[in-house]
Amino acid sequence: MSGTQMKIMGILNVTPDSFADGGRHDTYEKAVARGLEMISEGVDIIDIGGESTRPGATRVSAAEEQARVIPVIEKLAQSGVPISIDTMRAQTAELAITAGASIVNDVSGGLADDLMHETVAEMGCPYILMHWRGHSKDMNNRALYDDVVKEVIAELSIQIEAALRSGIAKNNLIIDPGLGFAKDAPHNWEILDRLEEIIELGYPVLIGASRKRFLGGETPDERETATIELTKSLLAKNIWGVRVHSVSPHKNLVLANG
Ligand code: PMM
Repeated sequence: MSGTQMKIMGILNVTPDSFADGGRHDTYEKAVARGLEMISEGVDIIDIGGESTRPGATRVSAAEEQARVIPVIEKLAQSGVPISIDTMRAQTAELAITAGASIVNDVSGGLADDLMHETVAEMGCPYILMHWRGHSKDMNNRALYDDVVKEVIAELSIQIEAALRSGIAKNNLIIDPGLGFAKDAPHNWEILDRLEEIIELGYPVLIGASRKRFLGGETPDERETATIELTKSLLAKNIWGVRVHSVSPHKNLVLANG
């Protein structure tokens, strides 16, 4: 991907707690409004998710996840801006692509749903394959590594092989080390320090660090500043994209970088 500009993937979490409000319609309206705002700020991809994957989060049903995201995808797809569906479920991925999304972002890399890889292969769309060791509820207990970078690469490689065996095209794969997923702060920093080793796998690399706890800082504002600093440092590396909450500051960095 060298020579291409780093992509800004804007996070649109369609979860009631993301938009403190009273009901689903209100959540829909606010999510669409936020999506349109991101488009006006120059977002490259809108990443729409209906299930929180924060540490400790419990799962929502497939029906609830789909009721949250599908109407928002249908609406925002009309803009023509590429949409990714952030889901671990093959069925939600399929419905989202039918509704107008064009990329599947699976934080489990295919481990949460046995049908995911073959479903993505059939749809023939790009697939973001993230490093994952288990569901959010207890993933922090799995943050045990001798050499985090080597182990993330080994585990990612197993899922890459599985994805390719299922028929996902090599040039449709994007990989993500999964910062904050079964990783403590020192693990995340070690991965960021040694990103070259992950880039050497030969796939476009997506980084999702936005406002995550390991960045430090007491307030969301402090974490936002740290997020922007990190994006600045990533511009010098050969990163395909960053998954971020705020679009403008990141897009401006990319544009200023030429
Ligand atoms: N992080 C979250 C959700 N989805 N997807 C990818 N590919 N990479 C990530 O790092 C990632 C993700 C959790 O972050 P949020 O709660 O701020 O959305």
